[in-house]
Amino acid sequence: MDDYRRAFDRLFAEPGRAPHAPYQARHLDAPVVLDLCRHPLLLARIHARLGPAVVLWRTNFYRKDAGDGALDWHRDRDHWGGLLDPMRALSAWIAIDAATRESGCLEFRGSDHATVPVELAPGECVLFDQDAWHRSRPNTSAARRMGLAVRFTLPSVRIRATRNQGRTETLLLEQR
Ligand SMILES: O=C(O)CCC(=O)C(=O)O
Repeated sequence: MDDYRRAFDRLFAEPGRAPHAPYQARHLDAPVVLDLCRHPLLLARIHARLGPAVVLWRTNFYRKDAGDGALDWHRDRDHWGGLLDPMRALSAWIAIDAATRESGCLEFRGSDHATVPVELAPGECVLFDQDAWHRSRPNTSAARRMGLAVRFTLPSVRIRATRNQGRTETLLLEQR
């Protein structure tokens, strides 16, 4: 992950992008981001759950600097509205930096309403679907907490928002 992190930091430092733009849909223009999205260890787990053909339909970097605030409980299906029909998605949130309780790791709500913090070392990831309730607390550490969410769905799912800056965001990945 150290090599990826260095490459990503160079991308984010490139001038000329709107403040949020360095973090969205970078698999389209940055081969190093696509490379991580297609990492064999990741795809093996995605194919095991979704089958031999999957669609990468969205990527988002989530940056939480030291002192940054919380993201409240939500399910991704409620944010995506009618973007996917039917609503079927599997997200891989990959830790670029260490994600700890102190730095604001993702937390999931179990069926018994217990909260499960998922601490990740750089390079580890957590998989969750559109129905998983999750949040992240403020970053009370001194370090940045960056993650990359890679969103997958099935080829049979109709994707309504497929364009970002005039280009299609989706990519069909077939198991080798
Ligand atoms: O990184 C975060 O703090 C939130 C990420 C999230 O909500 C997501 O990937 O769906």
